[in-house]
Amino acid sequence: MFKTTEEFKTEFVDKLQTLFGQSLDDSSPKDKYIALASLIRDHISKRWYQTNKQYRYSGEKQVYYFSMEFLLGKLLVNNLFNLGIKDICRQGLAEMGISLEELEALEPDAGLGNGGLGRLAACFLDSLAALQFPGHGCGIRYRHGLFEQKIINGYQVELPDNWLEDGYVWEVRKADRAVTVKFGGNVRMETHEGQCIFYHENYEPVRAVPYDVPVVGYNCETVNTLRLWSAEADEFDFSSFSKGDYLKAVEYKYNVEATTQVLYPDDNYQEGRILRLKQQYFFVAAGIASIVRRYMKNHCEAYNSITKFHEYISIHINDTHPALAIPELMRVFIDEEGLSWEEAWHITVNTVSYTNHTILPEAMEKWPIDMFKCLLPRIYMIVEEINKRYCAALWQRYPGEWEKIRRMAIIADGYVHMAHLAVVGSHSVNGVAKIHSEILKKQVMANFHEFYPYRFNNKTNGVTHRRWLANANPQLAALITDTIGFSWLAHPTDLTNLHKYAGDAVFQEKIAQVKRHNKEVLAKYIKDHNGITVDVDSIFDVHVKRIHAYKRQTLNVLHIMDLYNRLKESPDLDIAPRTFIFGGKAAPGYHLAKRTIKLITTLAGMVNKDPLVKNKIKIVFLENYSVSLAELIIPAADVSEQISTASKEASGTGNMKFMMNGAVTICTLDGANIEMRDEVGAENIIVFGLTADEVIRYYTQGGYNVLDLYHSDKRIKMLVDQLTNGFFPVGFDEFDAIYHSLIRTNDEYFVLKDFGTYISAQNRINEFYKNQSSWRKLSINNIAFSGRFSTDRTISEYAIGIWKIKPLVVRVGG
Ligand code: 26R
Repeated sequence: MFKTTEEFKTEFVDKLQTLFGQSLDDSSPKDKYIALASLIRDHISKRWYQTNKQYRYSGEKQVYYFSMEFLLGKLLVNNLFNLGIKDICRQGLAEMGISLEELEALEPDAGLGNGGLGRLAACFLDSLAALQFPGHGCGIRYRHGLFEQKIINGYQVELPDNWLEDGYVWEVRKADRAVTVKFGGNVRMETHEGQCIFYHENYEPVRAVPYDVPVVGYNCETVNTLRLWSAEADEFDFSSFSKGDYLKAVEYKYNVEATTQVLYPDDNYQEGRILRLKQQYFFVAAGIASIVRRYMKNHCEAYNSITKFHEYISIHINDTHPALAIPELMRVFIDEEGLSWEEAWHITVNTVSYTNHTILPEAMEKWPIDMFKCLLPRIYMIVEEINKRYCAALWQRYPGEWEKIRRMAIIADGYVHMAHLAVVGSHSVNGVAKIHSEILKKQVMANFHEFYPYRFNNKTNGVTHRRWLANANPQLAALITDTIGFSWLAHPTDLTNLHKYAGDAVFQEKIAQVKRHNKEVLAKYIKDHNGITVDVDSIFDVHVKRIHAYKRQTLNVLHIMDLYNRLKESPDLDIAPRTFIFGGKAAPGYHLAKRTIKLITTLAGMVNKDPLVKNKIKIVFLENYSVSLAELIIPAADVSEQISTASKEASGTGNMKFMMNGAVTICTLDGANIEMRDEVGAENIIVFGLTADEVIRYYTQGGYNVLDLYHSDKRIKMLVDQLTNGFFPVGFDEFDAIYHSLIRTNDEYFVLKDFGTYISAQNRINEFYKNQSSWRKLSINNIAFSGRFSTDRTISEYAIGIWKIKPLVVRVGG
């Protein structure tokens, strides 16, 4: 790695020349970006090679993190940072008149995920590498990631994301490691000397080609691998077709390649499309084939080595989406390795562990039996056998309790229930925040917890503080390092050393300056993209995440409407000026979420041009919320909105990113918000609303009637009526869906029920903000106590508690 800017500059200019045959002066910015990224990739290669070599020969256990989503964002600057050469490169580029930020802007944002689950997987990769764990990612190389969102006339419009358009510098195609995945067809059984042999026939072969992306560890020489699988037509099948039927051959190729064309944009809502099931089996089967192949190669000398598979390999499934790993491992062990059912089952269960990320009933994966059987005939047979044996065990334990057994079965009511399969086929089941894990044990999976009490555990989520603090907020990072040293980068709980500066006027002033700078940067972005001028002295109150009823963007909107109504009545109302910032995508088929966007943009249109409230409130909807945009928005936030209906948000991870960047959180006692309060202290966080217990009690016992509230609370009635009475300059029925979600569903998400306490909480924010010193103190304490929410802590807990893996120090040339 280069040690000086001079070394860097020489290599960079060389790279431009060898890649494009161009000098610095006649190369385009894109050429420069590609040259820089390629140069860095070359330097990474040595470490990557060495890491793989050491993993192969060490004989240490490895973990494979299977996830349908990896929401990576951009990699260039994080890689530079983790390699310890960010400053050298920035400086060297500057000396040549090039800005690192301008080059970074040209990198595509890899949006191979929907939201929390996908971004968590990406943060996990960063921490696995930083902590030097032998950990690999396994996922899908979607040709199109999450759609690009445009706001047109206030509505969301979806455009395809074309992230691979100009090639992707960080991936390495490994055509020689391709494997074939088989779909459809039929299974023929033969008996040889009393043993059943299964032949999968007449299947459709799909070639899975891996693309490897390096995952660079912070301040160490580890470079792990994220392996993303792409579906390609088999040349052989293609040519055999094309001899006879050219059109059929082209159609075949098109159909095969459709498998990995697009990421499904549904978040927390399962549609049950066959192509999605195909995607799931595709990457799971390919991933397992490559793991088994490598395992056999490395352990070939050991007698009966396959029976020790689980001692060397751990496979983690990110939600139920990769749960087919369980029957696929069984298939490989039985059909290909010749093990007995009992042996295969023992190894499989001890290999696989599972994380649940949601308890929303509509997000629980289940597949119609016919669809499953038709696409995956051999896998279905295995799932049937798993179910048969498992139900027999249930029968032993609960004789005669048919109803209970039916509710716990893997196959029931015409469906394969993936969460049941995941629990039965793994040795560990975890939730992602304390409260979520408790709800799993006591409510949603109480039956399973009773049957498998030792399987259940909690692993509270985190985020990588290197991306979300050090890189997203370099000024704050520098201030922290100036104040307490740089140990926090490797040991994030060292951030607590900031606590003693919380009341320090000088430090407070510096914190305020950094925040102001970040707000100015965001204000400029808003001006450039939305044409709205916002006041950087106003409170930046930020609500960014997927648009979903349970996340309650509507509650935020009702508060703004109320504020607007009050300001119209008394324009001199004593409130701190606020800028309400929203961002987030709605699933394309989710009508209510899409109308919620229209509601926000419509209200924004009214408020922003009303001279009466002009200096008090502004509303901004930032289009195309993504990892890159989050990195711009979060460091500029004063207030973080984490206002889900208690019990519904499994953990949340945006909440942690805001906390690290010194925003004050207004929240319900849901997900990890509770643990954030426990860390920072109740006096440093603004809590309101029903508790999870109260919400669950209402659901199970009834007891809340929204119409009573609507008729008794004049303010609520007025706000709800304004949705449909012509208050907004849109058709009368424009917001019917929102009205309906509040009134006709008896306020399923307790928006109106929590409205009163939310308003009081917002008033508390106003009071705090008036005293700038007390506000800054809150802000500093939030940064100081955010260290627990680093994925370094989370990953250590997974490594010790579930995967049983140890760090392995990688040394190039050693
Ligand atoms: C299509 C369907 C099956 C589907 C369901 C759910 C697709 C995608 C999801 C995404 C869910 C599982 C998700 O992202 N959950 C979020 O996981 C985060 C990381 O653990 C949590 O922080 C967050 O609270 C939770 O909503």
